[in-house]
Amino acid sequence: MAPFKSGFISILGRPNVGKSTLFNRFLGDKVAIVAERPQTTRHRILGIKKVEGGQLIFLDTPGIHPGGSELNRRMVQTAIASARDADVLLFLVDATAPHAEKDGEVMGPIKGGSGVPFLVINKIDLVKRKSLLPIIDQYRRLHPFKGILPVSAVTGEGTDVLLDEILKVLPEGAPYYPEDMITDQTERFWVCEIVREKVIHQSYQEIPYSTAVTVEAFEEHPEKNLVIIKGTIHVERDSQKKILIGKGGQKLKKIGEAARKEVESFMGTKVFLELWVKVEKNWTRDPRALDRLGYSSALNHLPGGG
Ligand SMILES: Nc1nc2c(ncn2[C@@H]2O[C@H](COP(=O)(O)OP(=O)(O)OP(=O)(O)O)[C@@H](O)[C@H]2O)c(=O)[nH]1
Ligand SMILES: [Mg+2]
Repeated sequence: MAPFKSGFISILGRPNVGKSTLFNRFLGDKVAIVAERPQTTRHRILGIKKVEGGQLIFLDTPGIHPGGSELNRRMVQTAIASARDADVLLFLVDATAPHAEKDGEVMGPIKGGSGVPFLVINKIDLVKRKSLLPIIDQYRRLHPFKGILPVSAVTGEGTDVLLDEILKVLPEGAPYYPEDMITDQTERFWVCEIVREKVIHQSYQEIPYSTAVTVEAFEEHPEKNLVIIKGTIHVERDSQKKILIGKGGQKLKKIGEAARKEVESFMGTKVFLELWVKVEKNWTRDPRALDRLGYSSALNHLPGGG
């Protein structure tokens, strides 16, 4: 019998290239939130995939980008830390917007990491086949990748081939996590993320970047098949609060409804979701506010150090 394999696979790249979509595709479930806009993922999200003869631990990471705020800096630090001890490094790029120079600028963690590096060209469902060759040619100069694989995280094309390539290079070893575990994130954290996703989907300009979500109460009432959740949407300015609440509270209601429906279908219970909007002035630049809102930079390391 072939020996059991297990290891960490870090998914890295610039914002919006489809890291979280690919991560969810591998897990067959929506573990990470996704949005059309860049800088959606802010934490290291861990997802565990069981395959015959192996356990693959995927790490979704924030997009690596320049950016002025302390939040931006912590996001990038988080991504870099997730690359440090990973066995496999997937560097994702967007086939619809290839930009080898820009991608090259954020490849530090790939070049400095000890994991086996693959280049993954994503969103191939949106481009013509023949445009892939020049992209491959352009990127292969950036780094001695173990392989260059075109995929579509949305349709799934190419992802099985990628999975096989990952398994080939994954080290032998016992599983790191219990067999039935899918993620290390709490339900509470996941609810915060879903609410934040709905805010991103239903707002524009700078609001997505200025929003954080916390959950203050999470009360389970199994006898009533009900969960009561109380959360807060934090924004940076009074004007943003006004926009998010909307005329007669309509906007906030829409956000709350969309989030509640998704949480209900995930938890299989009725959910009562109460949301408040609060101004936390300039929290994206304030280290203490960032810690309080769940963006402390120490949260994101692999088990056993890192
Ligand atoms: N057509 C198509 N769209 C994709 C594909 N992968 C991702 N997208 C879309 O690209 C957008 C960004 O996807 P995300 O998965 O949130 O990207 P990300 O790299 O995690 O972004 P950040 O977390 O902001 O760094 C979303 O609108 C996705 O639906 C793909 O293979 N094909
Ligand atoms: Mg993401």
